[in-house]
Amino acid sequence: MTASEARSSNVPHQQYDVIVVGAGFAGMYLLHRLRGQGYKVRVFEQGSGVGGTWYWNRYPGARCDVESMQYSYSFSDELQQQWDWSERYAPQPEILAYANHVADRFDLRRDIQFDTRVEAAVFDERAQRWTVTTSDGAVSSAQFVVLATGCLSNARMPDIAGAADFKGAIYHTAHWPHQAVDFTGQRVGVIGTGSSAIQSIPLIAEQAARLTVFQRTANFSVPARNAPLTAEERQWFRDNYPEFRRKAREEMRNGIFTEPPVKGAFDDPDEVRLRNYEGRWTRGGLTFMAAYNNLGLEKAANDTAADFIRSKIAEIVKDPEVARKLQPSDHPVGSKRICVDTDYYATFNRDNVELVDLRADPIDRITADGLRAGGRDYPLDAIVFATGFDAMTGSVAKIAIKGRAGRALNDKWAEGPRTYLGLMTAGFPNLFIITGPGSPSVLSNMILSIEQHVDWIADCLVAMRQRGALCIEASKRAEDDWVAHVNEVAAGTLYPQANSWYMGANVPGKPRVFMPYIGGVGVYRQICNEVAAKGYEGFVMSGGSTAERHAATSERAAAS
Ligand code: N01
Repeated sequence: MTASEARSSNVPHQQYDVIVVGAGFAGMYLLHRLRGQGYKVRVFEQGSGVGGTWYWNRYPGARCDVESMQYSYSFSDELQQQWDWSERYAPQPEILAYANHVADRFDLRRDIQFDTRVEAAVFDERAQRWTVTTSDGAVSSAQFVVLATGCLSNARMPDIAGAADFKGAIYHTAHWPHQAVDFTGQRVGVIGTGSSAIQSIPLIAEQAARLTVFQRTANFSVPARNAPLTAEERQWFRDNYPEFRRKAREEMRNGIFTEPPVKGAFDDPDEVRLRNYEGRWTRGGLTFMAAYNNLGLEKAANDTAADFIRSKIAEIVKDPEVARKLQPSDHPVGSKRICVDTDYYATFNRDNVELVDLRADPIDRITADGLRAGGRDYPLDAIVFATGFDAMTGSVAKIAIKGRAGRALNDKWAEGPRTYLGLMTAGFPNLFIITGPGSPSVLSNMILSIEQHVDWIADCLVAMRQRGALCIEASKRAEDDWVAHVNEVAAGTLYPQANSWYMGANVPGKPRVFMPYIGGVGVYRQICNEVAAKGYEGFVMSGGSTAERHAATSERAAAS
């Protein structure tokens, strides 16, 4: 049958063991692992190249906020021994070059179909297989589908009146053009002050004639202290990788190596606490928040860290009124992803940079010549939307996924995502999610969490093969218990106090649910390992025979 005949008859013309959605860091490693186990795998990727978030986010200053020697694969010792990271935080082009190197080194491209979106995935209960429709009109089938769609991959463009009238150029940080954008001589407006904005603003300010930053919520940022990596520093990591990766996996809450905090903020006298914050500020990076073990838990403790950062902003920014606007006051530090910057606050000392406080002067509309806020017109040649993502569920929601009895995943998740361990959702057999809601994901070093999920899924598929099982599915009871646990752990922290994308609060109408699991990557890994060791407790596996299918149906009914 030809592809067009298959399309017209809607009969799958390609059969795979596993279809993977996305060729970012998750999809690439999954392909490598599963192919090594003998599975026939197809990866569909909507971009024209590998790298996921690093393929799309090409804005000026884009870097990871986890150090490169840690934000890298650990599955191949040769790879981690041989790849040379140039800086403490490698720039986006280097991370993308790394992704391409991995794709070449492990010969991944032959099983990846680029420029192809997965439009729909429907579970066929009789065949116990997924039917997958892609944007090229092809229909394929697979026993398993894995969503490696990324947590921050669905860029969000707010609906601001008048955008269509604007005569200048409009950019989104997460959909940056592939050719360099030159702002020389231009009047540029940046909307948003999250991580993407905070990284790009200092560089745009250096180039543009004038930069206006439209800030709705001030954000906490600590210096990155980025610098070239010396050969000695690289070698230190390489020599210590086994122990260092083990500690990151097992002992760190977020999978980022640092000295774990042993004290609370008030266990130190004021001057010692200040010295501690000063030391972390000088060292730079995300581990600022690991200064004390109660910063994410107790508001008074958190206030000491927040006050320290506010005092730094007041020191750096010369105009006290601008400094005041830049000082966050409406959320605990860390309850929104803390930013890591190079010269962000100092940029507001430049004569060509202006800060507009949208709380005092909300955006009225975009006009043909710029943006109007608080009744004042700001003439602009270009507008940069640094307005973030429909995080964690946005990319999944764009695929029409239907599970048992034709139930749509979007309907099931209408009140917020529900998963068991962030890996599967009841009623959707053989559908795995990598770093899904309900797993540590965005609260961790993503590559570490990706590797953990890929390894767990790959081991699970082998266990199924050994048992002769065709289907695996989360039981409703296990899912309910896990969702309750995820909520309970989050409720004991300061995180739900912020209107963050962790809570879905940045997308109008999205349910307010704390999506990631905040229990820590070490604890989480242990739970996942124990579940597997107990024969995949909380999951229902069923075999190919009719008798086994009946047994699984009864087991499912009993579990729900
Ligand atoms: O997005 P964000 P991001 N009018 O959602 C504002 C990762 N990341 O792309 O806070 C006006 O954080 C919005 O305002 P408010 C990292 O995990 C990592 O910057 O909603 N403003 C906010 O200021 C990060 O957390 C790295 O009031 C509007 C901004 O836009 C995540 O990605 C680099 C608006 C969006 O900030 C997302 O970061 C980059 C509107 N209508 C990203 N709508 C590194 O590794 C939104 N905003 C360093």
